[in-house]
Amino acid sequence: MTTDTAPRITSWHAAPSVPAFTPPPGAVDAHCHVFGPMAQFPFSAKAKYLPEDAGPDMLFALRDRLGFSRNVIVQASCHGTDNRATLNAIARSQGKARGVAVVDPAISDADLEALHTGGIRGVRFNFLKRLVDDAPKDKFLEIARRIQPLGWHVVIYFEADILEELRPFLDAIPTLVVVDHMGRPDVTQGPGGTDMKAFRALLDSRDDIWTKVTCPDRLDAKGPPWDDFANAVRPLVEDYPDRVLWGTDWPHPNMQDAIPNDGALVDMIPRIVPTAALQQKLLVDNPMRLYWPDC
Ligand code: 0GY
Repeated sequence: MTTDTAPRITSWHAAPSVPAFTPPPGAVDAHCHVFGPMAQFPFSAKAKYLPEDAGPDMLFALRDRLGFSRNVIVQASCHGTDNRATLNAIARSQGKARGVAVVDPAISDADLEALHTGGIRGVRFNFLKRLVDDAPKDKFLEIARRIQPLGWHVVIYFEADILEELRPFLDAIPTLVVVDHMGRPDVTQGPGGTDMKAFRALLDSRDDIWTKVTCPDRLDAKGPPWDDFANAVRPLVEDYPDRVLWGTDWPHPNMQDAIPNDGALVDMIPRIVPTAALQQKLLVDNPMRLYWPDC
């Protein structure tokens, strides 16, 4: 996509509500992104969408408005393998953000070390054809082996229809794995549907596969109040309470036609995680174990 002429997209709510639900102290928004600012950190020539700037100041203002303490910033596909926008946001967070990078397979060990120093704790492998041109499994496995000594994990983004095809690849990843948005199940099938069953089989295959119970707005086509999402996801959190993370997904890449209200997303939390003990695990203990084990 040429970044000179393409129209830039706004995919986030201008005035999200203050949620009725109060997250526990120290809560982590463990899946969010930054876009640019483009003048400082240009988008990739291979970007599949061209967003307006959504930089660190906006992210930290949202964090405070929603009652969260920390962010895990996931490198967005529109920035390709240039992680400078993500690193800039982490550097400006005063220790309140860490990140997940997307790296070129040819990255040097010194550059991996530099990412670690900059607050990166994982790499993301993206299998969505609408977001990336290729997803080379052999190269991804090489990267996974190289990040293992750093104590990092792999974050993986795929859709439910390729889960079975991906199983040998997933089995071969030597680090802890975090699956974005539960591998995008069809939540209308309910908690015992084909997609959720297949996803549970994956979780049962290894105790170091975690997931983000995120994105009712992406997964529940009926829209708010996202009842199908709540119905399908709540039992999953109850059954895997030590392996789940939660995040806003702000600034909601590609959601410009159904922009979610971030306050409403936070108000979904008690519907999928009804007890204070489970909320503490989901929002504080689990993300802290993964991203701030030093704290
Ligand atoms: C998400 C989902 C999407 C986009 C990206 O990196 C990205 O561009 O992750 C999507 O379009 O489904 O998790 O942000």
